[in-house]
Amino acid sequence: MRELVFATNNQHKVEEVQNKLDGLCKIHTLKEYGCTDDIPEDHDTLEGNASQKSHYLHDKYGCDCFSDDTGLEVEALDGEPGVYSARYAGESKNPEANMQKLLKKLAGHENRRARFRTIISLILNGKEYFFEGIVNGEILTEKHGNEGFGYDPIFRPDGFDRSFAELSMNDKNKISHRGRAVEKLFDFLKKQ
Ligand code: ITT
Repeated sequence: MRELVFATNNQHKVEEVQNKLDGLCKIHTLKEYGCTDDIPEDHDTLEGNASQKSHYLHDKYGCDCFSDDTGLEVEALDGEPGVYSARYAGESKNPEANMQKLLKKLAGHENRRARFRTIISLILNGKEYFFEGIVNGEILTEKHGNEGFGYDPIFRPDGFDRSFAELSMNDKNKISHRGRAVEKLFDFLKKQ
């Protein structure tokens, strides 16, 4: 079975991706690889950051690897927080503070349309490939649910009457930005 290292420090992402790629390839985490580095992501695009994370790992270990960079893009805020989603309310990357800041900024706005966008950068045999996944929806006026992570409690995907944090991981994965990007990665790997 093919082996890939996932260049992320976010355990929630690891679980979601493992659940999707199960049976096709073995995913190794940074921890298993003995890498405890805080991998830099200082570009101003999702593509740039995703590429930076997988190149960092590939340069250091020479392994086949991939990374995911994700942003929540809110229409009424001109795409904010976007590539800055993790540190929206400060360097501590606190999801609660990030959600409260977003809810405050959106107060009074009628347009609550938003989308999650994921870019995956894969480095396989020294060549880089990109995969994108998007889910459209809206920002709720308050938090709902305890599943998932990050902004999940305040994001309702189109076609559902519940937030991402009220869906099981399986159900989120079927329609989510990351689930869709990973499906493209999956189809690509099957053909290799
Ligand atoms: P790595 O860079 O180590 O992968 P990270 O948590 O910093 O982990 P990102 O930069 O890709 O990941 O994500 C930016 C933020 O967007 C992240 O901190 C979450 O708050 C949020 N986010 C990402 N994916 C999400 C999801 O599926 N549901 C809700 N929020 C998400």
